[in-house]
Amino acid sequence: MSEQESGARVIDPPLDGEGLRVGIAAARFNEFFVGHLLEACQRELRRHGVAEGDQTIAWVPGSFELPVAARELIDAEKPDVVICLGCIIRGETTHYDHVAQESARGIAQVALTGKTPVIYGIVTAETVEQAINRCGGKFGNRGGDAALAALAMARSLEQIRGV
Ligand code: INI
Repeated sequence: MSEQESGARVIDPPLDGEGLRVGIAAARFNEFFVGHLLEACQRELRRHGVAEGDQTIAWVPGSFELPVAARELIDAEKPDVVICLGCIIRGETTHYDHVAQESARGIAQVALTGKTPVIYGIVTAETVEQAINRCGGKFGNRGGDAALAALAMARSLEQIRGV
């Protein structure tokens, strides 16, 4: 149903990145994969008009550290949106579960306790093959998806707030 037919106020802005300031927190662990996520993320941001000079990239040791980096980027740089990129691959112990659970919980907490959208761009994979498929392989690239989600959230929140 179109906006006119329903009479509803519809918030669905175009993904225009011009003038947006973007923080990116990237986990060094599994850097080979995260590098591919970052590449696709920046490519998508660029394609939608986000200037290179409006991006700050903060590398941290692993996905567990992403929420803290996101919070600090928000405090220091006041970006319009922060994107967290990481890759967690299951090993032989329960380490995977702790890192996966806490990074997701932490990112949600930073997003919900602040006013800046924080995008979850972490690939969680049971195997290296699953990771390859989501970091530029046959199921696409979650880094590019994260960039699109960032643009959508930044622009939607602007409109919801009536900016
Ligand atoms: N960090 C990741 O980003 N991916 C992983 O797969 C991973 N595994 O499996 O251990 C991982 N661990 C490191 C963790 O994120 C922290 O950097 C570390 O525990 C220090 O706090």
